[in-house]
Amino acid sequence: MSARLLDPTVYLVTDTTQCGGPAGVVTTVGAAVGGGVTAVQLRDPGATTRELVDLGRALVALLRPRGVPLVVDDRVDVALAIDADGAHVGQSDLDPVSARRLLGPDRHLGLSVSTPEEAQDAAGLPPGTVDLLGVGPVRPTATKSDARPAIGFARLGDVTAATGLPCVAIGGLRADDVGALHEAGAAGSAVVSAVCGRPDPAAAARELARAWAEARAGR
Ligand code: TZP
Repeated sequence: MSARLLDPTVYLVTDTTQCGGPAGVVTTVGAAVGGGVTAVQLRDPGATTRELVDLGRALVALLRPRGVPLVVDDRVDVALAIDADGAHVGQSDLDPVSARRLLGPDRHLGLSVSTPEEAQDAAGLPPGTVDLLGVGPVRPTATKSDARPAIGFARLGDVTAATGLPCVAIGGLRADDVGALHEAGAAGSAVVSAVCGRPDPAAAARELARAWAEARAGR
């Protein structure tokens, strides 16, 4: 799979506080990739630009040899500066058409949506603008202070049905949720605390990967 069309099955979103600092992010991501994480998003809204660039470079050095794509949340400039595989933007970040213009045709672009209307709007953008929708929060989450209200699994199904774009679910998700996410049409689960907040991130990632394999096999 090309970096642009990344595999969102077990999509780890980093949280520097939950990982115990930038060095903890690198350790956690390294362990979690060993457990089966398929894509990583660097997310640290509290970091300075220099801190983000330094952490991003360390993650590129870790992930590129392992063939796991790295996407930078919100900061398209940082994604380009560190030669990451792409960026992820929210509804109030740089608009997706401008983000695509900066990223060029070969890097991944993800977009956060919470409603079927936002998903339809994304599908109506010029072809090749957005590669993946992040849909949520599905459950309430303490990780993102400004998260929108939880949408639940039924609404997640409405959002995935409203678009032909692949959707990764996010927000308060655990391995136990994977069956319901699969039924609702999600292509993967994006998690922070289900991996970063766990004493054994590799085991946590393995649990998620196994749950997706089982859901897809109909078990
Ligand atoms: N966007 C929507 S919810 C969320 C983000 C970044 C945080 C998800 O964190 P957790 O710990 O998996 O609930």
